[in-house]
Amino acid sequence: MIAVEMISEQLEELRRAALAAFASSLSMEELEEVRVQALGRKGTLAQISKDFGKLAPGERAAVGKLLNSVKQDLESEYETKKHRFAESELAARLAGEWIDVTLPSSGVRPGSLHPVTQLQNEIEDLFTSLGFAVLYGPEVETEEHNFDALNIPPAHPARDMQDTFWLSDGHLLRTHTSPVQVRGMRLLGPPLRLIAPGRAFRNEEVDASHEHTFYQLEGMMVDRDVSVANLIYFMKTLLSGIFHREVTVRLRPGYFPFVEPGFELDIRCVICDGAGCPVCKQSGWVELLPCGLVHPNVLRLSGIDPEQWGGFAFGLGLTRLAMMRYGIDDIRHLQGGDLRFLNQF
Ligand code: FA5
Repeated sequence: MIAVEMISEQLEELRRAALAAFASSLSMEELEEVRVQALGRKGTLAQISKDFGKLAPGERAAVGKLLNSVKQDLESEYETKKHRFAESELAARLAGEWIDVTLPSSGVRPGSLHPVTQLQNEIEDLFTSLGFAVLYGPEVETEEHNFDALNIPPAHPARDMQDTFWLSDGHLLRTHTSPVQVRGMRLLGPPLRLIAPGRAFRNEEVDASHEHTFYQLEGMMVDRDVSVANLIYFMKTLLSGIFHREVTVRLRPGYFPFVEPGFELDIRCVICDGAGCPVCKQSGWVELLPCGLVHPNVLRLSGIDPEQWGGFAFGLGLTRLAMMRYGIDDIRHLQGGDLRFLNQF
């Protein structure tokens, strides 16, 4: 039989020693060590509890009470101290992370606009100053806007000039920005002046001057007595506004079902200065600005009387213009996403 006094003494001694050890712990780790020694599964309290069963039944109530009280004291002291350590750890971390927002910054590199966007903005400014509206049509188009209304009915051979990405529901990714001519005529009615920048998509083999996704900028003017002279005036204004210097161009006949007569305006390749390179396919010239007078059928299909009104239209290759302007020798750089390339602009 074990004496009540002995077990009570052991419990009191544990309380005193463990409370002192908790009080002198200097870190969470030390605190945890004391807890394991005193209260852990194999700790002192557990050892003493083993003797509890050896007490006479009448003595157990008093010792049980003492045992619980020691346990509670130690647990509560442990929790208090643990909480204090957690608080001071947090305070130390916050002090370490403190930022002086009044200090000068270490230098933020500002982003820049993509060269095609820069050019597009400049051309928009130029044309809006000449009274043109800027329209943005959808990239997913109907066959009617992209082809039929531009005088390219089904089975017309001109549909093969542009390899089309068809969607399963019969829509398509527009192959040029010309469908915005149709939307503009129907929306605004004559007289009108509009430009329409945006992306065009073609199922083409990609090379130094061809992308499957590229930018065009459409232009259109419908008014009384519009002539080729008006067209040439605006083309010249556009090119001198963009290049700010003499560039050599040539105008030759070009076929597009939506214009009559149609022209191709080419620019002397600025990459090789006309000597021949992969960008101009060794020809010395780059196709840049197809244009012409709007075909009477196109006006009619958008509800404009060709007896009363005439117009011109052009479809500038904006991505190619960016290449000429900045001397970029491969169209694929422009959509490559390489920051070392883009940071130059
Ligand atoms: C057209 O797309 C006509 N819609 C242009 C037009 C509008 C003519 C209004 C008359 C009146 P074309 O397929 O030639 O035409 O393309 C026009 C320009 O887009 C080309 O001169 C070229 O600069 C550019 N382009 C065409 N295909 C690509 C391509 N795969 N990658 C980059 N640029 C291209």
